[in-house]
Amino acid sequence: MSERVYIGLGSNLAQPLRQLRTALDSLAALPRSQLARVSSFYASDPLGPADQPRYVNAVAALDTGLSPLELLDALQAIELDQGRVRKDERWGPRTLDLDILLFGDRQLDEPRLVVPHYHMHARAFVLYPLAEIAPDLVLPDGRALTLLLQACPFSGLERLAQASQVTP
Ligand code: A4P
Ligand code: MG
Repeated sequence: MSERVYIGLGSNLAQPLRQLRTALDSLAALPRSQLARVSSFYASDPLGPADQPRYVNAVAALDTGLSPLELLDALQAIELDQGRVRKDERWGPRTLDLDILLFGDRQLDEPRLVVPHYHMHARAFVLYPLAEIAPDLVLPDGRALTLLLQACPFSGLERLAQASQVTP
């Protein structure tokens, strides 16, 4: 069985646009999975320490037969592959961050995986790209994405003209 998963992509080091494109290629190549949609790329002001470059963010929709933990392992392998070094500083700069935002209608609270992603509800750099590829989305708790958007101003965000994908 295949489930629709939404993945948040973020980078603010080492050519972020290229990092995101490479990551999208890797997502498209995952086993038992199909990359269904990709949002535009957005430049965004950093959340967390301010002395770091702006981020580039995007959201991708993936239809996958992988289990949530199989997918998390695969995403972390892609992060490592692209030179991600985990540091102690919270919300510090990174070459690539791949977050599982939503996994079908599941609500997961496991040591390694919390879904929906715990901060997605209030982050413009997640909600606006997500709305671009899934405008009618309703979260597992019944809240409509449109409702979350009303409470989340489009600030510190800039939609980039660069094409976000080759072909999904
Ligand atoms: N983990 C639990 N749930 C999930 C999930 N749904 N998806 C665990 C992915 N991972 C999940 O993640 C730490 C652990 O979270 C993982 O080992 C996994 O088992 P991490 O990627 O190593 O750490 P992190 O990303 O530095 O921490 P955190 O708190 O997840 O940071 P966020 O929330 O991802 O924020 N500003 C802008 N403008 N754009 C950004 O993209 N990103 C961050 C990072 C800060 N500021 C930003 C942005
Ligand atoms: Mg993360």
